Amino acid sequence: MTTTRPAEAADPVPPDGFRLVPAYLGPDDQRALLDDIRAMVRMAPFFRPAMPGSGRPFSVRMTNAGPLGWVSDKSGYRYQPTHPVTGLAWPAIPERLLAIWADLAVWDGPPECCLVNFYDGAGARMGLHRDEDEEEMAAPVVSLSLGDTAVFRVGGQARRGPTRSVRLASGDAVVLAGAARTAYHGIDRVLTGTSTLLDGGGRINLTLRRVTRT
Ligand code: MD3
Ligand code: FE
Repeated sequence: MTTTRPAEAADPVPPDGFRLVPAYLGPDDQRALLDDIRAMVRMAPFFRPAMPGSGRPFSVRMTNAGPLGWVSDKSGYRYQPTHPVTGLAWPAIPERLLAIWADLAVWDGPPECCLVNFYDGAGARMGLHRDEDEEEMAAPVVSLSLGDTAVFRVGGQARRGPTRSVRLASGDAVVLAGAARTAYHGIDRVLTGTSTLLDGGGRINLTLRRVTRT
């Protein structure tokens, strides 16, 4: 005879390797990081990606720092060394973020990409997806949230499997390692008016990633 165990015991949600660090950054560090991001955005302005195929615009605007930046347009998703609008190289990843990666990511070597997502208001969201455009899928991803609280959704390895909702507030960090690295996830919505960090409100999420296998 066979015994069964609950699905969540075999395939927990959030998956193993999901680590939320509430209030990882205090108010002063959040403001300092925001200044770094403003300097980045002066060199690499936010652009609006489009869905591969349809060309439907994202509700989220993006920019990047580091040797490789993530972009999406009608031709597909990819990492590239230059900004899709200006044609210039992405700015360097700020030292403060390299230090955060060294603190949180168990990985030998620096991140190659800092993707910056800007959720401009209540209408901005990110559908359920997995991050799989990186060659190096064994490296963790580190995420930092600034500004308004997001309603984040995390599932497992199956698109239609169980999910849980997790709130990400300004200053929170998330480390995605192991099974969590390939989990489905998305942003259901942003709760406007929950932070005064950004002038005009909204939310910024940073993800630090390894891209190439070295
Ligand atoms: C779980 N960003 O940029 S960050 C993304 O808040 C992305 O902007 C969301 O999903 C945001 O791809 C979520 C938290 C996060 C980042 C990467 C993950 C969760 C993840 C990779 C695998 C699993
Ligand atoms: Fe993602």
